[in-house]
Amino acid sequence: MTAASTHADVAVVGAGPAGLAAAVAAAEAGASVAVVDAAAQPGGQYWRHRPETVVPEPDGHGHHDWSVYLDLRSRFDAARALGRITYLPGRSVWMAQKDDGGFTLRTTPTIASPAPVAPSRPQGAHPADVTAQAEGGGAGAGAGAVSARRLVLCTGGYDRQLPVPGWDLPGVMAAGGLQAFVKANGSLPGRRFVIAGTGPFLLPVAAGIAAAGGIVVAVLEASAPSAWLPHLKAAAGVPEKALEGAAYAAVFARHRIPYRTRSIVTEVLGSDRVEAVRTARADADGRVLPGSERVYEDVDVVGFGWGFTPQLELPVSLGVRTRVDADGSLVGVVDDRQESSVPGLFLAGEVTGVGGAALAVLEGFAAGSAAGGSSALPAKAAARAARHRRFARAMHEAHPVPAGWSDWLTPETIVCRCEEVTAGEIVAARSDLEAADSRSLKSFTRTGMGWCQGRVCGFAASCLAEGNQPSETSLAATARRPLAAPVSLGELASLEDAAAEGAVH
Ligand SMILES: Cc1cc2nc3c(=O)[nH]c(=O)nc-3n(C[C@H](O)[C@@H](O)[C@H](O)COP(=O)(O)OP(=O)(O)OC[C@H]3O[C@@H](n4cnc5c(N)ncnc54)[C@H](O)[C@@H]3O)c2cc1C
Repeated sequence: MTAASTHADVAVVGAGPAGLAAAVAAAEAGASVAVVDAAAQPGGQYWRHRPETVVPEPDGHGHHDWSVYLDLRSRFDAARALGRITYLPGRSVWMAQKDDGGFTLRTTPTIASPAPVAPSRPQGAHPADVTAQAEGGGAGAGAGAVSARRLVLCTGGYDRQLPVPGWDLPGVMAAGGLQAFVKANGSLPGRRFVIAGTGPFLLPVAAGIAAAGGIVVAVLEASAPSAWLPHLKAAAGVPEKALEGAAYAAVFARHRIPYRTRSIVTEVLGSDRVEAVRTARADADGRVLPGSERVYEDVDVVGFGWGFTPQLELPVSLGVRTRVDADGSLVGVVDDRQESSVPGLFLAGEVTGVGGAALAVLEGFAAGSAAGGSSALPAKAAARAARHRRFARAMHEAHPVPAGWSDWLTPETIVCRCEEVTAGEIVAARSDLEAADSRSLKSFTRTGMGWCQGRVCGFAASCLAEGNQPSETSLAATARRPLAAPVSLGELASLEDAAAEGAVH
């Protein structure tokens, strides 16, 4: 079955905090809007919630800023009811093209996405037809196309991971993946958890596990609170973050969750799955302090969180200018209206820098307003966005990926899990074959050539090839994936038919 083509003034990819705000702003500015999202219902990562078809309906429990979501959601649903927004959930954009008339998006049903189902709604949402009801061909339909004069990409990010001996054992998860599991299912993938890595995101993950009845054996933070001292002004600019931190501290105290700073997992132990972790105290560069090692027994899930990697396939494929952000991520460059170096193409949310949901919403409003032909954000909102950006920068600088993380590896540690390429093979390719970036590593070792296409190992492999600081070129080579989502051969072949009919330029 082939989904219908959709035409709109503005296309938005992603219905997370940034995408929802962009769609609402563009629609309220008078534009017709098409929103494509891989998920079955709106919310993205931050407001991921249980399926709305299941009772009791989601009430925002365990979510921050749920009232912001409800406001965006009711405006989104109101615009849908008026026919201003066409919502295409459960569909992934696998290719984007620019032509004289604007942009064309090729979409495919999302693999493993539950088919959108009939309405139920989150408390307070607009009563009209609110759920992920496909318009113009949603999940379950075949290939589809969306064309629009302007495009807003709000594709968010995914967990950044660092390898460590044993991280390929079942029971090791990404911290964001763990969080998503708990939010979407309201249950836990295990009983006893260790959460490790760096950054404030470890706190909600551990708190969510404790609230769902899990035991958090320890939270291991590689950085130290003193790393915030040079950034107190930036931190004071967003006081709500301190309040959020205090609330987590209370949860940690209530559930007696040990929070250890300057601490890392040096090895995940187990034969068929996670059984324990070896940990150590580390210096400011992440180098193990001799004699500080200990083992936490009886652990069945380890969640690693080393920040997020913006999902840049679509922006990179359209040729946007990129840069390396303070956290070492490749991000899209935008102006103060969120417009990229490609005219008519706007970026918002994590794709312009990992800065949290509140910033993503502000950027979404700015991008959607501009794409919809309205004026810029009010000065107050722009100032708020600037404060959030300063906070994000401070957070990245206070919680860096430890410079010495590669010391935790052994030559046998698998770095690319899809292709089972070890750290030893990567180092040998670097020293013997001069493989000094992710692209050369692909040719010599197959690193990043498997199912995930370098999404999991790309950052670490770039660091290993280049001596810790990955370059923009290496990261861009990892982000360059001609197909942004898995697609059938039939859908690829249909491109030729479309070209023959003159639909593709
Ligand atoms: C797994 C995970 C869990 C997270 N949980 C939290 C949390 O609990 N708390 C917190 O503060 N931060 C969390 N974050 C960080 C988070 O991303 C937020 O800061 C915030 O959600 C960013 O908003 P966004 O709109 O930029 O992106 P997102 O919320 O990530 O939304 C992006 C949307 O784009 C869609 N998308 C991506 N690519 C395509 C494509 N090719 N075609 C169609 N649709 C596409 C996705 O399905 C998604 O709905 C999490 C991140 C991840 C990766």
